[in-house]
Amino acid sequence: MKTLRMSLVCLVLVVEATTAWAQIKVENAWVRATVPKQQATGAFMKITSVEAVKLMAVNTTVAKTNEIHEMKMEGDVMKMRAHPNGLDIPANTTVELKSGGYHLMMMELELTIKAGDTVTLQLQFINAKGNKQVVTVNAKASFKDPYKP
Ligand SMILES: [Cu+2]
Repeated sequence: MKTLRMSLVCLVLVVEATTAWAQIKVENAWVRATVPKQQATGAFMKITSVEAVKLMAVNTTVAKTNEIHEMKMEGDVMKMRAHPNGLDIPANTTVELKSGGYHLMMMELELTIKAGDTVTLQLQFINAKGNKQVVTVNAKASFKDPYKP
């Protein structure tokens, strides 16, 4: 009986260790495919979290520099700039990263991203308590949004 109780305790610990603190869902992730010598491209997706979190950073194996960007009209000029303080994902609200708005910018590309390739993105989130979580996303490479009919 004692052995059984011990193994139950172990099971609970294992489950806790592998369960992330926030349920973060990333859908419709895609990366704009590139032509040879192109230096930069963007990644787009929909992010939903049960708990309010911030997207702090992104890492990829295809680019040396990866940033969270924001596109905004300034006067009548569309400008793009880094958003270094993180992107707020409010609880249970889907935030869409799309062209013309927020996006992940991959710069200093190490290779050509061909349509049909899969690009792995590691998204780093943080919650209000300072807990960090990395979500790995496999994004489809395409010249246009593959989720739009
Ligand atoms: Cu950008």
